[in-house]
Amino acid sequence: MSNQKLDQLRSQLDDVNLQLLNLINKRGDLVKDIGQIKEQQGTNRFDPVRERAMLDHISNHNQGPFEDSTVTHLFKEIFKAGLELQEDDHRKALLVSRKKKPEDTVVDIKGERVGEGSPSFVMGPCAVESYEQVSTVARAVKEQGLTLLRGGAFKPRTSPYDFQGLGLEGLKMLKQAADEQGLAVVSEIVNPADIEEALDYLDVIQIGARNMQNFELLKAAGSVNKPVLLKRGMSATISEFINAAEYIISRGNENIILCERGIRTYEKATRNTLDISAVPILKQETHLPVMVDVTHSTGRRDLLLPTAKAALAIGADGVMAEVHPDPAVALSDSAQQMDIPTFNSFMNELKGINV
Ligand SMILES: [Mn+2]
Repeated sequence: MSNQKLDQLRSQLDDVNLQLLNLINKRGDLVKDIGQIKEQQGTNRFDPVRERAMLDHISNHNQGPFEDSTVTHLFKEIFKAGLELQEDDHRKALLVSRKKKPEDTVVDIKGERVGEGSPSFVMGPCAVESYEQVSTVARAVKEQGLTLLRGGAFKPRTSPYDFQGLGLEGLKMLKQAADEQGLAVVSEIVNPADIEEALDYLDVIQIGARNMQNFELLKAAGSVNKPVLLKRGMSATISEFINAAEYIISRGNENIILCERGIRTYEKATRNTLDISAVPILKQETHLPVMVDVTHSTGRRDLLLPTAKAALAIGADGVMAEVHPDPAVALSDSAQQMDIPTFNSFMNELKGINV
């Protein structure tokens, strides 16, 4: 008889568990709906005043047998789960995420299709110094059958007393050298106010490591119809990097190339530490093409080729490196730029492993 009673109570308990389950999930749905409205309004998802009011309301209706403190504890856990549910939703909704768009984004730069399968190469000097300098490099790039020419006109330098670049004049030189060889121009912009004017002279807006979280610059680059090459900040986590790209895409520009360029660690043997595993992580988490800058990540000419091989082997869509006709006299990054013969053997070696 008592066993029968026990079974009966247990079966009631099972029913109550299922009712609780339904109610908790029903609460989750409501919380998600509220989260969506809050997101449209741009208000914070967590509202401590509202949470306190809900807990007080629950305590006031508590008739036991649980103590108020126990009930409060239980409900706080339920509230927390609701908040996490909203955040999950938010993560899933990132426009750069694979979850949002499973297929690869291919960025077309004057016919060069970055992210479509065969690797792309962005080559050129650290800084534009003269027309002769960039046109020498442009010819070498063309002779290697490549299409993307880089060169810094606006240079964000660590010291305000270092060479700051030739600005718009430099960009015009780069554009002329590129046009003569039928190449596309990749160049960094550091000030949102320069974008409009620069659009006539470049094919890809580069946003440098030091500006990865310059949100006004990201928004400005996202508002124009030009591919953007976004470099990872030297102390940025992968999540911060992805969110920086989200700033660009959220303004309507989805032609974004991510570029791993090394992060700051305690290691001194290289200028930065190339985070090679960031490449497959970024490829998994986002639908954007991923490149590796072997020059700035290593800061060492002897490591350019092995790191470029590693980048391609691990699935990068391209490699960026610096080439200068006479690195010894370069105004910036002289220790790590390749001269033309080194560049030629670098490319020949890489092509050898990719046919
Ligand atoms: Mn450089």
